[in-house]
Order: sequence, then structure tokens, then C-alpha cells
Amino acid sequence: MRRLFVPLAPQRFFSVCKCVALVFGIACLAIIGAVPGAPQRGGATYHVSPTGSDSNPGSEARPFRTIQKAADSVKPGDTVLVGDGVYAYSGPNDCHGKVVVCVSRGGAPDNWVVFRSKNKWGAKIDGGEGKAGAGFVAQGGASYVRIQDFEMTGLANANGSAGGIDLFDGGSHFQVIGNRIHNIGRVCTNTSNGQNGVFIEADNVLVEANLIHDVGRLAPGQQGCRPSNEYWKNHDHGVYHDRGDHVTIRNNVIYNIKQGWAIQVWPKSRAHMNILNNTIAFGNQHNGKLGAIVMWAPSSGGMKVSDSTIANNIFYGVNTAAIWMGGDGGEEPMRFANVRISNNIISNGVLLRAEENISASGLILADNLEKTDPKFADPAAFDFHLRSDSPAIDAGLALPGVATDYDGRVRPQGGRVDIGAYEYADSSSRTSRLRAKSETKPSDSNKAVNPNRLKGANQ
Ligand SMILES: [Ca+2]
Repeated sequence: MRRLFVPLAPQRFFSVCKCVALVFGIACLAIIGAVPGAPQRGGATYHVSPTGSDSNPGSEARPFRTIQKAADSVKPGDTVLVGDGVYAYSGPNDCHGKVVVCVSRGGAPDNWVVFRSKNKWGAKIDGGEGKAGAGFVAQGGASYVRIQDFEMTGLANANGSAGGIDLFDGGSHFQVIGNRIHNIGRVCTNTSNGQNGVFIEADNVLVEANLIHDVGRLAPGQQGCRPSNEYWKNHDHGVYHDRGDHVTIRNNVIYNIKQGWAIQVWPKSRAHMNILNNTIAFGNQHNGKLGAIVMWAPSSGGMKVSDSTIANNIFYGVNTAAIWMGGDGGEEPMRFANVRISNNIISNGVLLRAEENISASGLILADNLEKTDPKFADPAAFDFHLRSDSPAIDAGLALPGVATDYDGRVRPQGGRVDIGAYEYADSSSRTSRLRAKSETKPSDSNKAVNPNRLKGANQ
């Protein structure tokens, strides 16, 4: 379906570049939070229900049956409220491939179009293990669209790309909020295309407070799968940030992305990419595939990340490093300008693993805690709330625009913002927190680093 992600010629680090993943960013701290909040000056509300009919008017009493019917009806300022139940692929629409909801009608700057599950995760987009390849796809320049509180699962495509939400084709200004996107791309395939939770090729995107987990194709032996190449090790991602300025990924919980990266930043240059206050756990463990975030310059065209911040994230159970960066050895190195990576916690590894062909001037590392247990409530059960003795409590960087946490709790609690997707609610255990923090030491000081220093981070 849709566009291809053509593999590069085999090179030393070929695999990273083929992955479809994400990234995003936002840049200077001063403008974090610049993405607007889906303003609407008033419009119609359409209702959708499994008991409805697409010959109905879409009122609360006579709802539509398919979300697609609502998507084909909306005008700027309209809201689509989707009732509890399962929504599957209903047939061809304007999008290429099998897409459950093809969004080709968008909103306007002061009149967004909003698609929202009436009850959080009550409306379930079910791809039927590959009967549909994507949940929502924005195409044809549709912009100013918010997608909120849906559950999406079972979307896969053994012959191409798949995704929970795909944002591209000329549109901009999207918000992906509060969705649970899981079990995506669970098929046996040799495709070089990515199976992704969210794909971003657009400017002005906010991905906030989503739960994204178990994305990626089957590994050898799973359900009898016998792939003929090794793409299953590195092609499928939680968030694939292909291109786009002013992209913010914050307060998300992302885990079990084992066949690629939680966040892929590749291949286009971008500015104002902010990755803030996410909790990322249980990533790729394959030999030579490091990190939870990969940032990689392609072999041609170069790649520059500027005015961006990666801060207040927790990386748990990563392979060697939280962030893996490098370049394919083309005519230009991977470059940075005013990129701050600070106040992150890495449970069992180091912050960065940097390969060759990087120009690290413009990269600032500060106050990251390496090889530090964040002390989650119950990580084996995927409960990543902080315990009272967590070193993440009150250790975050104050970030304008990050006003709440994954649960919607107001930040900060206890005077300072916490690291990770969850703000700890009880500030009464300050003594134990200070004790825990005294046992760890930031990995670096607040200064720019050079390539040699980056290489030192590899040791
Ligand atoms: Ca706090």
C-alpha cells in the first residue's frame, strides 16, 4: 500500500536506513508547545455506531455505521464521535490500499476536524491481522486533523507498509492524542516497507499520551514464520518520523518494539523536533541493533537536525544505548545545530552510541543518568509508573508546554517535573528521592560535545 520505503544499497549500517520509523522534533525550548490545541469555532457533530447505517444522517439518534462515511462528510470545525465497538475495513476508498479511514477532508487553522472515540479506547479499529493495512491515513493535503482516544490493532501488510496512523501526502497540522496502538504488522513478510504505529511525513504534528506497543513483523519461528531475509530485525517502528518540522512526541508510553525502533528519525533533515517525557521500554535486542531511538543520515543528501530537544525520557531495557546515531558515509555527515539531549534516564546502558560520519558540533548533552534504574512500579507487567524512591522524580528539565503527564495529571507535582511519561503524585517521600538521586551522577556536564567525546560514550 501507499508509498514505498526503498532500501538503500547495502552498506555497513544499511539496516537502519531502511527502517521506517519516526522521529519528530521540536526545537528551541522557547517554542515547545507551539503546536495548537485543535481549536474549533463550532461545527456539526457526526455520530458513528456499530448499530448505525451509512444511509442515516449521522445524528446521535441515527448514527453512521462507518467512520469513513463521517470522514467523507466533515467540513472544517466538525467533530466525529465514534461509539464503542469494532470498526473494520469497509471497502475501497480514496486512499491507496486497504485503509479503514481515509481522511481526505481536513479542517482549517481555527476549525480543526476532530475524530474521537466517545469513550477512551471504546472504539476499536481492527485490521483483522492484515485484512486492512492502516487505521487512519491522511492524504490529498488534508490538514488540521485530530485523532483521539481510539484503539487500533491488527493492521498489517505483508506486501508493503502498514500503520495505525499515517500522516503524509502534503497535509500538515495533525494531533494524535490518547490512542492505544498495538499489535501492528504482525505478519510474516520479507518486505522492506515498514509496519509502524504512527508514520509522520508532515509539518506541525503532536503525538501525545499514546500507548504504542507490540509493533513489528513476526520473527522466525513465530506462528511458523520463515523469512528469507533479515529485515525482520530492523524495519518496523513505534513512531516513524520520516520528515517534518515542528514535530513533538511527548508523554507517550512505547514498549515491545523489537523489530525496529521505538522512534525512527530518518532520512530527511528536520527542525524543531521535540521528543519529551516519553517512557520507552523493551526494544530491539538483535545483535548490532542498538538503542530505542535511531537517527541516521542517508548516503545521499545528508541530514541535519536543528533546534531540537530530546529530554526527560526514560529508556528501559535498551540494547547498549538509548540513542543510536550515525551516517551512511555519503558526501555529508549527520549534522546538528542547537540540539539538546538532556535529563534522560537509561536503565542499563549509555545515552549515545555514535557511529562514523557524524559532525557533533551543535549537539549538547546534559544531566543524563546512565545505567540508572528508574524504579518502575511493575515493569514486567508494563506498569511504568514511578515508585516513591525513583530517581526520575523531580529530576526533569522544566519544559514549557508539557503541562500534564500520560495520565493527564498536572505537571509538575512536588515542585519539579519528573522524567518519563508519568508524574509521581505523592511528593511526601522527598527524603528517599534525594537519597536515591545522590547515588547517581549525571553522565555529562552541560556543554557541547565533539566526535571524540561521542565515541567515548560508546565505551
Ligand atoms: Ca515532580
